[in-house]
Amino acid sequence: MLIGAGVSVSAGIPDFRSPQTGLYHNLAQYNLPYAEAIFDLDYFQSVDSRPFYRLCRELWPGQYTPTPTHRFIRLLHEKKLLRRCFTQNIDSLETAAGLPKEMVVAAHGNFDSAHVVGRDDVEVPIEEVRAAAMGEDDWASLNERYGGLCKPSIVFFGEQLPPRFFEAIRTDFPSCGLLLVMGTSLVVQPFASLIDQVRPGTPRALFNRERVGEGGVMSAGGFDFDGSSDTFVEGDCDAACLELVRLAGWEADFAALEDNCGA
Ligand code: CNA
Repeated sequence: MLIGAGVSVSAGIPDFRSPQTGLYHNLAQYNLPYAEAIFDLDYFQSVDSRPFYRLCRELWPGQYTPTPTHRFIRLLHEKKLLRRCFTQNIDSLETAAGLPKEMVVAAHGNFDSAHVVGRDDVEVPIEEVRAAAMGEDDWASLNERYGGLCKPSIVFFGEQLPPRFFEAIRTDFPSCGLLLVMGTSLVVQPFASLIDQVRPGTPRALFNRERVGEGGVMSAGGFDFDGSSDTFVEGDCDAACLELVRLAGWEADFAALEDNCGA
């Protein structure tokens, strides 16, 4: 299972790239020169750390409730049908829905841990970072205490993805029998290329508001929705997941799930 920001939209967290509602469309309030600057390491270190720190406050886990899609993923795990959930999301709603941490690969990091920028070996207790983000402490004192800019371990443009991401590709993809992809524009690499890590002929299904991830004439890989093994289900992933629950006859099990039970 591969997921992106679209699966958390109904929780109230905007995605990046949806026209009108996406974060990139609404960044005026952050006073950024260009949208991606909010996750740009050079901009954060050398120009202005405040936009990202503000986003930390808005996204800090505990303020949002998992969506039906997150619960569906948890149910796949309970049914022993889930190999792994690779997520681009930093909101930790997968574990909030009760998916055990070992079932999640947070490709772009999350708010579980923090470090000093440029010194990955200097761990900063996440509770202290949370206090700074939520205004109970201030970032300047935190940064002074640890001798550098502190940030949750969220992967910025220009930073390495966590080693676990690459390890899990090796262990999980050779045994994948069906790849579900939900709520992602599939433009951020290397995550976007994961769709091509399955064995040739493995069925893949994209559940998204828009058709994405198709290989161009000149490029190898990508979805081929006109071929035999790829399927595109257009629309909201929550509605699609609820329909899958209904088709599988899992309504009672789905209703019985409680958030956080497996965390
Ligand atoms: P994106 O580029 O914003 O794309 C989102 C995709 O989801 C688009 O194709 C939308 O059409 C689609 N979409 C939106 N709502 C729905 C819905 N309800 N049902 C189905 N499809 C929907 O986001 P990606 O995840 O592809 O981009 C990767 C970035 C986004 C990662 O680096 C994340 O860290 C980052 N991000 C994460 C969050 C989060 O943690 N919730 C929020 C915003 C951005």
